[in-house]
Amino acid sequence: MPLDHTNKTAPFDRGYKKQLKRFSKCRTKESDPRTPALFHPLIVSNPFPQQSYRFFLSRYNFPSAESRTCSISADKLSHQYAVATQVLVLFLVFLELFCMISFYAAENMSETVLELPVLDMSLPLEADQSLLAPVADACRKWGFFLITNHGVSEELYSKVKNLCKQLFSLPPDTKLKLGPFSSVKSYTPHFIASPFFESLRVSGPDFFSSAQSSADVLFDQQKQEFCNVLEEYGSKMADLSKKIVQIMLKILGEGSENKYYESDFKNCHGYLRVNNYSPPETVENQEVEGLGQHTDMSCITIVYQDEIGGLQVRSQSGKWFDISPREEILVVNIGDLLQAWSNDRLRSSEHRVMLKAPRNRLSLAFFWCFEDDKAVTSPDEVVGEGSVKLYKPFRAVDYIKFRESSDPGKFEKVGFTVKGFAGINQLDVTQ
Ligand SMILES: O=C(O)CCC(=O)C(=O)O
Repeated sequence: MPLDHTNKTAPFDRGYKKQLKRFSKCRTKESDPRTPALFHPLIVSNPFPQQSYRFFLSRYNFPSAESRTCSISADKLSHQYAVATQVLVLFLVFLELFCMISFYAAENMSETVLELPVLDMSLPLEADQSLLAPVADACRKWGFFLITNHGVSEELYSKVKNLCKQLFSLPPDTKLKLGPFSSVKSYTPHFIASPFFESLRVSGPDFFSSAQSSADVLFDQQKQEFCNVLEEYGSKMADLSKKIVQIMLKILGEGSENKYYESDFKNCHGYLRVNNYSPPETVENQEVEGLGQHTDMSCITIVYQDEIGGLQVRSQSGKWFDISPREEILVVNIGDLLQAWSNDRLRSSEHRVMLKAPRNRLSLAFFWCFEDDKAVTSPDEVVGEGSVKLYKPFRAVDYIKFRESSDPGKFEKVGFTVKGFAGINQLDVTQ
């Protein structure tokens, strides 16, 4: 039905007549994009009309002296309202879908810096339990926290870093004398874990002799210094690890930390892996994976990363978070063995290293593990009343073998987790 023009407050000029004519056409031709640009129809009365609506037609977004009013019949308008409502509903559905997709994409693609609690290692073990609350939360949620006052001097770090730089700048053939096909097997060359990653392993408890077996092959000079420095670093990490395990037991509570330390963690041993990352030049345009997503096989791991950064942890929902390097701060993470022993009360989370700058990155990862023969099983007090055991008992070395014997070329295989190895399928239990 055509518009009928009422309430004229001033004579129409030719321009308005023309516009009204076009407006009438536009209303019947819904898709004409000129409609809103030419007129701004504002409903000025009768919001629940029986008969007709009245419009202002104005050049502006508000009624003015030169505005005109017109009306349109209710049945035509109610049809137009129905169409408009449907369009609006569709638009809102699409908007919501768009927001959900954007949110999901942002959750999964963006990388954000994670703020982890920092534990002061100079505090006595008996320190107030409430100081541990943020660390306990982080261990449950992230399996990662930070430590300060760890007792390793800047001077020792600069010595370790200098020696490692010399070591990794040796010719590949020299380093390969310690590679997977050698008798010592302490060197992991490029292309095993990733094309940009190589590492040297120094094992405790006698870090000096382990370092020596590599140094004898690698160096003419600096042998003594290399062994002394790595022995000092390894011993400090072993001491720190013992203290951290006691703190973890304190977090698990029940006042039984001493009992379990003595019975379960007394014979733990550690090894150090010195990691060198050398990214390609193209990394400036596109970041690359220096070390793929994995969990550690240890009870706990202590990581020093240099100022380049790149360590990331994966949240339970799959989002990656950067753990930025900070001066005089070390990163601690829970490994698979402690996750299983704690019946999942402490989380061993997936982490990786992303390289973003064309600069060499160095890290020192110290792994503190159960002795090979240790039967890993969660004590009843740790499982807690009303909870069920989530893992079958297993020998620590069997899990390590399971992880290491996965396809050749795979360093620490994703999917080969302690859950996959010893987890009890709760569905099977309840059936
Ligand atoms: O290089 C790092 O920062 C972490 C190393 C790591 O995750 C590992 O050696 O398992």
